[in-house]
Amino acid sequence: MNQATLILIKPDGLKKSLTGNILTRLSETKLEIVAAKIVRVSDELARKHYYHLKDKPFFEDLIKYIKGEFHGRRKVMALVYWGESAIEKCRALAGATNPEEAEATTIRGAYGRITTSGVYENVIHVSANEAEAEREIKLWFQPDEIIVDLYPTKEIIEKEKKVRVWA
Ligand code: IDP
Ligand code: MG
Repeated sequence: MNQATLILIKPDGLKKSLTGNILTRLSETKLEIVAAKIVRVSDELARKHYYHLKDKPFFEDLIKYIKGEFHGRRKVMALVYWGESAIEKCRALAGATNPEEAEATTIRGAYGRITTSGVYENVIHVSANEAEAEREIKLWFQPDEIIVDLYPTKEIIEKEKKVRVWA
């Protein structure tokens, strides 16, 4: 069954110049990239993305981590991969959440680490299931940024919305 999954290359992955390596590993899946962009992660976006972990002791450090506060630049690379069993295939390549427990051949096993202050720098995010993928993809992308129709859309007219344009 075709599925979509959100992939984030986290700030440590970008800082360590691992983008190419990670995309090469993901290309083994033969899935299709249907959306991609570099995102400046706001506090609101970070907290919405990880809201299910808000009661964990590591939550505030996790928010700082995904916002790039430990790596000098507030950015992640966000992609949507699409195809047969996309979630399972990408999660398998990513490896276990704890990078010290992840198999050495997985992305997290090869490139992740736990810092001395206990932050799991595990390089990549992959949605865990279809419901989570839908919630996350809708959080990170607008419909027109994705080149396939994943979820129902509607058209609205937005009035008096302040936007930035080239000067
Ligand atoms: P996942 O990323 O493998 O789906 P989740 O349980 O959804 O794992 O956790 C989200 C992120 O929170 C992890 O990728 C990792 O960055 C961080 N995290 C999870 N558990 C811990 C922990 O026990 N200590 C520190 N960070 C953690
Ligand atoms: Mg998760």
